[in-house]
Amino acid sequence: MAQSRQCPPTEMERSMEKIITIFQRYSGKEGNQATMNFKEFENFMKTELCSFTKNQKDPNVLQKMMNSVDGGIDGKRDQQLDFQEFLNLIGGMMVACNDALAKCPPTQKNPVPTSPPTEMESAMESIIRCFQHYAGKKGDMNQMNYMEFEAFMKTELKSFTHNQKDPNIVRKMMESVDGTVDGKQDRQLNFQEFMNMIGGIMVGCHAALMKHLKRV
Ligand SMILES: [Ca+2]
Ligand SMILES: [Ca+2]
Repeated sequence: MAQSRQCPPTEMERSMEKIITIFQRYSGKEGNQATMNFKEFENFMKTELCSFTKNQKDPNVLQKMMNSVDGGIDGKRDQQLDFQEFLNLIGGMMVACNDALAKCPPTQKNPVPTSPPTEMESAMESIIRCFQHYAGKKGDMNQMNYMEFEAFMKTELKSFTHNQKDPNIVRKMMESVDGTVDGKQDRQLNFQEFMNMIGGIMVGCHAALMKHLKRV
């Protein structure tokens, strides 16, 4: 996403970039720059997701959350979260938020927040709202069909789709995640499948950034 581009980034692109930057800000504090150790993760959760963290009664919740994804990608339960493991965790929280919002009557969809959202919270919320906006255009309000997905990709991720030479890239991307969560290859993406796709793009961007940082 950091490549040269003619048009200003969309809100979706800015939100994805922001999540990468925030991860980088905390993972880069000590040790391995590309992974978060527990201290870095705790710092991230207490600062960026404080409204979630302060409502938890279990004093070990952060350690448990970290354990729930540690090793899920790299197979190593080394108390280090790589970016994709981190995204699995954040994605899980976003799926819960999306479900809660989808169940909530429309009049309550904009609850007055008690404190202003952090940068991370705004980024997560804007990705959820973007999904709901496109998924809600036709048919099942909680699923993106191919037309909705194509409209999303061509509008919100245009700097990505613009650079692709394969004219079938959008269809192939949809097929690559369709059914990975609900088991149904029905040309409908639910939010979690959508997040797997977005996460894949973000992991690619993060890897490119790490490579770039190693060179400078
Ligand atoms: Ca680190
Ligand atoms: Ca739909």
